[in-house]
Amino acid sequence: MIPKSHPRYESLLLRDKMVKASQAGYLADSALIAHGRGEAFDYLIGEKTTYPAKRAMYVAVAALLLSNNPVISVNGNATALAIDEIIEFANTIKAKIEINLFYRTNERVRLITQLYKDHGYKNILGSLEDEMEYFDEIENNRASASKTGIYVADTILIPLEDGDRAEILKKNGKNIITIDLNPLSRTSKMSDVSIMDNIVRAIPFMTKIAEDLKTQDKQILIELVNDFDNEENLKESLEQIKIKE
Ligand code: PTJ
Repeated sequence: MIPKSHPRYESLLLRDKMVKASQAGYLADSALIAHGRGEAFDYLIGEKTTYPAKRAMYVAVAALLLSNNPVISVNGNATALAIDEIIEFANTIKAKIEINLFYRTNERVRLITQLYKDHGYKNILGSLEDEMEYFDEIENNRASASKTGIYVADTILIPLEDGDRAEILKKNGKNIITIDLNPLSRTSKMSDVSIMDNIVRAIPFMTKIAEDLKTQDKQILIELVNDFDNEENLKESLEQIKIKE
């Protein structure tokens, strides 16, 4: 039991979630290492949502709302940290959710599918029952996608994604949005919109943004997307990392 008075309470709570998810058997072996890398970047931005991240979130939500077939790709880490928030966001923007694991095993897919069902989300894609398709006909787990989800999606939100998977999606013409605390990662550099923020802060904030943008004229959303320069925004994101006492 972590006392609420602990100065690192929020951070320890997330660690606890990750440890429990690891014990439940649905995380990748390297999931805790990936979490630690995220923690380090979060520490350096003061564990707060920065202005460039907010700007990227508005653009990301606008792009998702403008899409014909938006999909949220979820892996072990994203599920462990923000399953309910992801479900709420998906319902708000009418996006599908697809399980998409870098280290895919049938057992992990089975456990994650069950978790989404237990949390009230019935139509999860990428499950063992789903029909999968291979990008570029490469019969490789990392190039697999649901026939009705990522395979035909126009815009995909890929939080905490590995660079190789991001590259496969980009090469296949997808508009990609990432949430990644590391602005130097290949995924951040390759994405059309990169949100340098912790997934636990970003997703609930994006749900609020969606409720607002859904009431706006379509033209405003188009302008938000067209006026955005990801490279420039990533540079500004990097400037938010402050190393001083
Ligand atoms: O469940 P799987 O099999 O798909 O595997 C998931 C991991 C995350 C292990 C896999 O995709 C992987 O190895 O990813 P990487 O290459 O470590 O990239 C994950 C990125 O997410 C890193 O740049 C981290 O800094 C970042 N990150 C970690 N925790 C968070 C985060 N970004 C936002 N919020 C976090 N809480």
